[in-house]
Amino acid sequence: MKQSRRPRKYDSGVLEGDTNSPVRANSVLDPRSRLKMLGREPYWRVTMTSKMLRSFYWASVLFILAASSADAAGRQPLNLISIVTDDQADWSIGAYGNREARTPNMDRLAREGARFLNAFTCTPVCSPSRASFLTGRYGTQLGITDWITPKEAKAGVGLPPESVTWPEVLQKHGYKTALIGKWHLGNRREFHPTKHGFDHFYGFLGGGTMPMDPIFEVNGVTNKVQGAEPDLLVDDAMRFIEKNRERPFAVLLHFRSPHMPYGPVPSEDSAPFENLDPAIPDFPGTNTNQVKKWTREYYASVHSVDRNMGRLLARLDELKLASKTIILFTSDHGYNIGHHGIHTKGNGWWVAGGKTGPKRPNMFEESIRVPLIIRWPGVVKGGLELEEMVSNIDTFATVLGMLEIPPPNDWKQEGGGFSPLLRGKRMPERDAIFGQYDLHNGGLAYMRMIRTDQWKLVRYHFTSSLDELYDLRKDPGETRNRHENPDVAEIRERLQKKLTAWQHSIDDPILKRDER
Ligand SMILES: [Ca+2]
Repeated sequence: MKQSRRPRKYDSGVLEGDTNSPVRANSVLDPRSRLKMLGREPYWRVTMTSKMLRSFYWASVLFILAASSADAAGRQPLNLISIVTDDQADWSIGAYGNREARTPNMDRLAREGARFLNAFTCTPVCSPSRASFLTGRYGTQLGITDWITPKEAKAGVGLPPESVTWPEVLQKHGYKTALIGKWHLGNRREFHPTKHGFDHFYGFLGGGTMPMDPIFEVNGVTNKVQGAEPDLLVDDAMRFIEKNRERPFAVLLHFRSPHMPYGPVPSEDSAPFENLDPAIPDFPGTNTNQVKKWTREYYASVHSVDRNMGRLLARLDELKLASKTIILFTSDHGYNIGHHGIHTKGNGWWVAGGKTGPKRPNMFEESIRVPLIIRWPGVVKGGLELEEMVSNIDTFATVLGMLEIPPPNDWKQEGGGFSPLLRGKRMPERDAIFGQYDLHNGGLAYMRMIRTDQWKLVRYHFTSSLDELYDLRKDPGETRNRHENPDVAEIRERLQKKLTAWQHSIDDPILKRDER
């Protein structure tokens, strides 16, 4: 079986990048106009940080909570479960076109919910992606621009205590909140999940742990725990949910899998792939045996997550909570196993052409695309497919929009809430999404990206010869860099102008350092 580099044809029969796609580039708008256009629902740019205002806001919230835990119509607030996998590409999921992986439960969520066909991360590595997911602000605005190394964590890099996460907002609106699994936003006590809006934490603070017998923090004590990581995390999630079933809860179940090392996993997860000869990307000089081995192991790790998602979904059904709980499933960024000749993500390294080791910093589609499936009982019609471009920077506004919780007015966030799309409403078209990544661990690259439905421009600061421009319609595999092509000079300039304008809008510190 020949597998395309990335599943492109979806059930709707619409080819992504197809000129008939309803998603259109409307690139004449400057970013501020675009952001305003997205402002139908929680969107705010208030910069006031007065303590008085903050106190008044939370006092009002507490007053409302004291009055009633249900809304005016007597409805109980919906629960929320956020399931975030680590390093999981959309191409690894059946619902996104993979016929070799086994993901019946992720596929079930897609059948029962909405599947986004064009969902992206704003940074293709762990920590900044997670910071943006939780706060609606970009990594450069939070001081987190690459994955946080143990050395950096020790030196004090972490999610600033004054930043506001959406779980913190939910907590203040009466939700019982839990982070179960990966944090990777600082190890020091001031950055601990319990200082960022979580009542409960079970998992690990750093970038990872072993898939079997992991080292977890449990009730504030860090120790080795016996068992498989995804099973242990779901066990704890089920305990938390059962304990808090009578009240609104928000569980962020953030798996370590399928991050490397891919194994070991329980034999029931590896067995289906032991004899698989997986389709792999066709890239010249690929170390085929190695890439196939990784692919088998990756699918096994994905299966270990999927199987446990099945356990969780079954428990929600048993507890009759499925109809009262929104489930959001995504990953922190995408992934390459041989795609473009590289392995891993935005800081991937060459695995082809006799080269192994040197990094290939990138914003390739495989690195920035994420799966995004949202099951919203009573609102989203099962099997819905949405083609609009969305970003994980939108999560903050979207979660509050779905739960009808007003945004705090003392936190400036950058995302656009897309919950109206899920409610079946039309929204103004978004003409572009933006990305950034300052790779400084194990290499150096300072990338900024603008992506429309047709074009992707990647600007490398502090160097003049690495910039990239791809025509995603004619060249979806991103094999022909057209940056220096005079035929598209006008397009390049227009995109560059918009990219720079966006950088100014978020006060990108790199502009002060690179005046090129
Ligand atoms: Ca990751």
